[in-house]
Amino acid sequence: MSNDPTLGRRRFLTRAAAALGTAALAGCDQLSQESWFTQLLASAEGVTRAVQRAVIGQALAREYAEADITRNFRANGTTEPQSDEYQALADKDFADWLLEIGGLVERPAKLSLTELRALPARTQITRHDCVEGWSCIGKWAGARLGPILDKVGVKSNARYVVFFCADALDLSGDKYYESIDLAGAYHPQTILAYDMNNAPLTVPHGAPLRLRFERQLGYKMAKYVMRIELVESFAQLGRGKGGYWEDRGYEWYAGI
Ligand SMILES: Nc1nc2c(c(=O)[nH]1)N[C@H]1C(S)=C(S)[C@@H](COP(=O)(O)O)O[C@H]1N2
Ligand SMILES: [Mo]
Repeated sequence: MSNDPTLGRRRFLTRAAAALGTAALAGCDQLSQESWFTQLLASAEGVTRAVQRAVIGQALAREYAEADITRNFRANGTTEPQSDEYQALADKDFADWLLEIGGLVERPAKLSLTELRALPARTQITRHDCVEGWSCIGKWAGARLGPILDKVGVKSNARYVVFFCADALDLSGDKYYESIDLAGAYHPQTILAYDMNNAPLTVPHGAPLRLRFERQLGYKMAKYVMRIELVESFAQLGRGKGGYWEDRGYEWYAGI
C-alpha cells in the first residue's frame, strides 16, 4: 500500500481541487453565492482541468532496475558538514537528531528517524543528473513528503516547502537551502530519503536525511535536512531566489 501511487494521486487531486476552489474564491465571497458560479466549480469542465493539471504535473520520473545501479555513486557539493552541531549528531549516529517541521502548518512537529521510518514510504531507483554534467543511478528509500504534509496540516496560504540544511558551502557562511512548490511536494516520488542502496544514508550523501525530487536537477535534492518550513514566499530567505544555488544564478525550476 505504501507504494500505491493512486493513493497519493487521489489525495493530490483533492488538494488540487481545493486549491483551485480557494484561488477562484479568494476575495469573491459574493460570487460564490451565485448559482452559475457554484455550477461552474462543480462542472465537468472544472474537474477535467484540475485532473489534467494534476496528471501532467505528476508524471513519474523513469525508474530503473537493480542491475542499473551505479557502483560508485559520486558525492558532490558538501560531503561532510563542518558545524559542531552536526558533528555532535553524527557522533551519536543521529540518535538525537530531530527533523523540525514548522512555518505555515497547523501542527508543527519534530520527528526522529524512527518516527520517519514508520511513515508511508517509497523505494525508487532513479537517475540523478547534476547540472555539472554527470549522472548516477541510485536506489532511494524514504518517507513520502505528501503524507507528512497532511499529518502536520498545511495552512491555506502556504505555497512552498523550504528545506534548511546543516552545511555551509563557502566562506560566506550561508547555509544550503532549497525550496519546491506544493505540487512538487505531493508528487509520489518526492521523498525524504533515509536509505540509499539498501543502507542508511552515509554522510557524503546527506545523512541522516535528504530530499529526492526526481524530476529536477541534483542541486534541488537538499542533503543534511534539519528543518522544513512551509512558506507563502521565499523572498525573505537567503538572497530571495529560493535556494543556495538559485541565489547564485541557477534556475529555481530545474525540471528535466
Ligand atoms: N545540503 C546540501 N545539499 C546538496 C548539495 C550540497 O552541497 N549541500 N549539493 C547538491 C548537488 S549540486 C548535487 S549534484 C547533489 C549531490 O548529491 P550526492 O552527493 O548524493 O551525489 O546534492 C545536492 N544537494
Ligand atoms: Mo549538482
